[in-house]
Amino acid sequence: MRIGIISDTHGSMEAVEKALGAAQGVEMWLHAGDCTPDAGYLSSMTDAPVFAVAGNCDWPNADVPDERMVEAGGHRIILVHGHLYGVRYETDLLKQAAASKGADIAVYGHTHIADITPGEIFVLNPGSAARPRDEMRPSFMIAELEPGQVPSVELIRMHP
Ligand SMILES: [Mn+2]
Repeated sequence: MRIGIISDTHGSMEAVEKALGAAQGVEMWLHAGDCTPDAGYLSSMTDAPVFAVAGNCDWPNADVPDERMVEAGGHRIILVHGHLYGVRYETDLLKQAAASKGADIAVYGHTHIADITPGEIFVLNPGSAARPRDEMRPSFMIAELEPGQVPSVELIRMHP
């Protein structure tokens, strides 16, 4: 299963549109927060299901949870923004939460810095599709998920 992972679009409809334009054959989208209306916009632009969580800039937001579990391609994914797990410093708390909830993949955002870290919990951050902090070009990810296989992840950099 081919899933698109995007985060920290911060109100940029253009960022959402660019990612959609660069994502071929994506069957499901995950939006890791900041801001949830952008995930709504994404949802309105694609037939694929979109799962979103709230970020720190979304607070308070009763419509979208802080955290959710998503089953996709034989994998179990914990999706969070990450600010509640201290991801600016390390992803240990997030990995512990993933393990305790039976997830093998953890997706977060918040740092605006892309992260692909394989391991017992495969940790992914697509960076920011609007305000990157790791390089000039904004980013998102496409992950191919198949049962019993290590995820194959592509970080896609877009033109600023
Ligand atoms: Mn944030």
